[in-house]
Amino acid sequence: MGSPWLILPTYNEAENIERILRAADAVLADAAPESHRILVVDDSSPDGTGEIADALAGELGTVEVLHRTQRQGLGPAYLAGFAYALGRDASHVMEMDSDFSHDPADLARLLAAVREGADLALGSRYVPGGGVTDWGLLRQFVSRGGSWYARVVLGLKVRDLTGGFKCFRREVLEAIDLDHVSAQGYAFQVELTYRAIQMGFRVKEVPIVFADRRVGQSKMTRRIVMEAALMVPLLRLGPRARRPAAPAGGAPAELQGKQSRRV
Ligand SMILES: Nc1nc2c(ncn2[C@@H]2O[C@H](COP(=O)(O)OP(=O)(O)OP(=O)(O)O)[C@@H](O)[C@H]2O)c(=O)[nH]1
Ligand SMILES: [Mg+2]
Repeated sequence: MGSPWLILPTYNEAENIERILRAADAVLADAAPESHRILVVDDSSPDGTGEIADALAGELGTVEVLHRTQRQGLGPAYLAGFAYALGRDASHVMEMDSDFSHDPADLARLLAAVREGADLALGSRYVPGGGVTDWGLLRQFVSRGGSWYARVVLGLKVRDLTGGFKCFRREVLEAIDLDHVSAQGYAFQVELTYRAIQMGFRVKEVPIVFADRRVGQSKMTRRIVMEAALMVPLLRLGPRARRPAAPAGGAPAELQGKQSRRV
């Protein structure tokens, strides 16, 4: 059976961590009444986020904290979290930002999409019903432009490739060669989705509304944007990954809303 695991990466989220943990815990208790786990992956935040998370772990019983000694970026934090969850009883592994840009209530919809047949559900701003609030024109342009660029270069149909609100079926992460996922920022999100589609897993976009963080500081840097710009063509040029065996239940297809197609 196994449990859904939510991985929450944090760096200086002291103002958000308690509220986000309580909110996510309540949603998952409802969506997965049998059991769920939440793993905070903190890179020794100087603002004490890790200690606050430890206190919550003691109180809630569903929360664990992985303390890493160095700040290494979002990608490595997620990879450490995936390894931790896969080494335990994860049936599903979810990603979410810890700054309330992603609404914890949507965790239930992502999990439902996978339970209903997708292998990977993506919280998507750029499908009907999805959107972004509070963003200035420049930020919208960078985000939409980034997804468009990755979509064209990689030849995918997915509308929102750079988002970090996802639910993977365990088997997807087991099949992807995580040791060779090297990207750190947005490119990390693009890379995981690309590899899943390459391997024939079914990807479904679930509309979400993304809100700008209210408190705490953004960690987006020019370097992260540049990394994505360079990594995307490299992914395209890289070796084509293949899945060892076909999934149960027929040919794999990439689901795009109601449409589906063979990839
Ligand atoms: N463990 C860890 N978490 C990180 C690191 N960088 C960012 N995060 C977390 O990853 C999530 C997304 O980072 P944000 O700072 O919100 O970056 P962003 O969403 O690209 O930028 P904004 O839209 O401006 O918020 C947040 O929960 C961060 O705390 C890191 O190096 N290590
Ligand atoms: Mg954010």
